[in-house]
Amino acid sequence: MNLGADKYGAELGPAALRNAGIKRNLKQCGYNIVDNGDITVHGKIEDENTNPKMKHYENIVFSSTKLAKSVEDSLLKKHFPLVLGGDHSMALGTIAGVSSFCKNNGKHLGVIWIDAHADMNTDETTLSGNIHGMPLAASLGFGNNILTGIYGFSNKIKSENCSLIGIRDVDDGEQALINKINFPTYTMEQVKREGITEITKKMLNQLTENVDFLHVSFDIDSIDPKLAPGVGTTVPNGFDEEEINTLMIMIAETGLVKSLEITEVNPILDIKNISSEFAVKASTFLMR
Ligand SMILES: [Mn+2]
Repeated sequence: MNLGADKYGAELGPAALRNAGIKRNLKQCGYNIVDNGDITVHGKIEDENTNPKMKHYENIVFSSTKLAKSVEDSLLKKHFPLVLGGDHSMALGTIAGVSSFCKNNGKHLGVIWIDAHADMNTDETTLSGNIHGMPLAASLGFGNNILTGIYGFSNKIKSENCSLIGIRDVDDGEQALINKINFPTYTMEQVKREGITEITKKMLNQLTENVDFLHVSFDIDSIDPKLAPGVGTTVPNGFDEEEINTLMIMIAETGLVKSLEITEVNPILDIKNISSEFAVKASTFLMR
């Protein structure tokens, strides 16, 4: 998927992550792996946009629905869905699938969104029209019902059962929504000031009170661009290696992580696949 970023490169993310040895790492952790292959995405970035405030929404909704079904099927088989992306618009599908499973199986879903950006835009606040800036808002039920209603229901998640960590580039419209709904956020500035262990403890204390199923949405642009330059939208002063690994280890220690997606790797902008290798290492800590 690259339509949500409106930029080429992220569609090569799954191949880059596979090449970085994610299967080998997870096998070493004791997993049996079923690779369902890539989900076909129709349309191209050059295609004319029928709505400049939600670019390529038709094809994004179509593939999100397929992804939702695939994720839900995987959970029904008691598997751990690991979704490799792809720009962050894919989260519309992943979270729809996870949420549907949780609703039908009496699970209380929590989401940890690791990102430099808030992904809290709607078609009314967006400056770019790129849907990869909207999936968190849409999953919460904010924005156009074309996006919020993917997979036939809304909302997918509740704000008090989510947290957003690593943010350092937030639009005014996004901040206004965060403030309005009192969305739990942990900024990169807080991480640098108070330390990752303290912040993660705080986050997990708040989050794990009411949830028994955690989905992690891991945007590689949360990592410092010096370590992971291969992303569509770099923002300086991100997580260093110790910080991201500590975050992953502490989240894993809750024992509640049941699904993960890795997003926004852009191999075209990368150097010798180091961003994917970094992402795979950090993700392995989460799944150990
Ligand atoms: Mn993102």
